[in-house]
Amino acid sequence: MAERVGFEPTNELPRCWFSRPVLSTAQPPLLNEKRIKLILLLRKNNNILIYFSNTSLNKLFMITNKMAKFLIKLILIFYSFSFFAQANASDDKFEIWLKNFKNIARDKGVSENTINDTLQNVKFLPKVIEYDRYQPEFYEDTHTYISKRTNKKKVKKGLSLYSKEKNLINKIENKFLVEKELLLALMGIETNFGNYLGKMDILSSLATLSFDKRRSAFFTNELITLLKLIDNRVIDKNILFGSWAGAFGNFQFMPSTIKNYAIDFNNNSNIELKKIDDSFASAANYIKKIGWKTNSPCFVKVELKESVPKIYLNTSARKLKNKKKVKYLKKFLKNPDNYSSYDNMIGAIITPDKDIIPGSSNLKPAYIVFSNYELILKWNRSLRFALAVCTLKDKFKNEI
Ligand SMILES: [Ca+2]
Repeated sequence: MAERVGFEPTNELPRCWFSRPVLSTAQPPLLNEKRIKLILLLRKNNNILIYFSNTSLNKLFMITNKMAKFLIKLILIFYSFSFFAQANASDDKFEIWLKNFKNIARDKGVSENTINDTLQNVKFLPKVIEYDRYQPEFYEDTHTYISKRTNKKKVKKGLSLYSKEKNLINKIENKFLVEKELLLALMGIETNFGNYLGKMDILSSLATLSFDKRRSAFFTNELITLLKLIDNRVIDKNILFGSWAGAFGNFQFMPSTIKNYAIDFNNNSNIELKKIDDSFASAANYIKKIGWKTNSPCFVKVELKESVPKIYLNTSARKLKNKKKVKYLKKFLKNPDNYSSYDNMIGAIITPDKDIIPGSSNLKPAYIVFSNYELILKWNRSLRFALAVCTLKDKFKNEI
């Protein structure tokens, strides 16, 4: 199973207040280079604006939105003239890494032809490192995050794709026993229904992240896996353009997910994850194989009593703690009788805004999440991502 580079804000990384129109998880985290440079610079100088961003910038924005935007534009213009990012690595070091990596690939059984063919144009991409360091650009609260990604426009777009590909999608639903609404929701959140697939050269993205020390072992393994898929002619190397972190296709699969779960549904000896048939079948196969249960809820929104012990409040997508039957958790809920139909389901309480959104209430919003929700977390480790996918799925359910 591939671990995805999620888009979950964490309290370990610097906050920033920039946002962008959000169409898919495949989009790079920040709108443009100037903004990244500004953040790097502000952070380096411990500028007073960082202080504001960490405390009450949202409130400040509400009052003086136009003024603040104007000010930021001025700063951007100023720094675009005066600031140049330092190169993160010299070409020499990357070349040494590449030579060494080729030896590793050979040892792992990748053919000489594929090594020469795929790695001859591989480049170090400084932008990928910047994206990696400044992922959590969203300091949107959960409500905003979900509403943006599951709005009417998105539902309409998904319905239109469904009406166009109805026969195929129904066939895949029946074969793999995974609700079409879930598949549509995953595709909608990942790539806005294939509209944003990413344009990065994935071989270079993976090589850059493998060369970089932060998560080298993980990305080295992903790159080797991808080379083997190319070697075995499962994947065509000429279509390998995708997200900055190496995820690919309509459903943003990492190479190890492709290896373990992707399917050549139209039997043309090639897995094409930018095509509807192969990608839908692969997504259905993946989520089913990791344990998806049809017609079982992902989560239920709840209101917590002030007396709920803190140990029950999960804020990290890494591992959900203190899972209990709902009938046990009910003593921490307001209006517990409303949740009786979930009594025997095992769930965990999550409070995704706690610890992360400045000034947020500790107990709102809160959800009890179930095993299906945890499978979406395996797909992409982000509490908000999984909430958005399941919300969009339920919206489709009402429409199809
Ligand atoms: Ca195929």
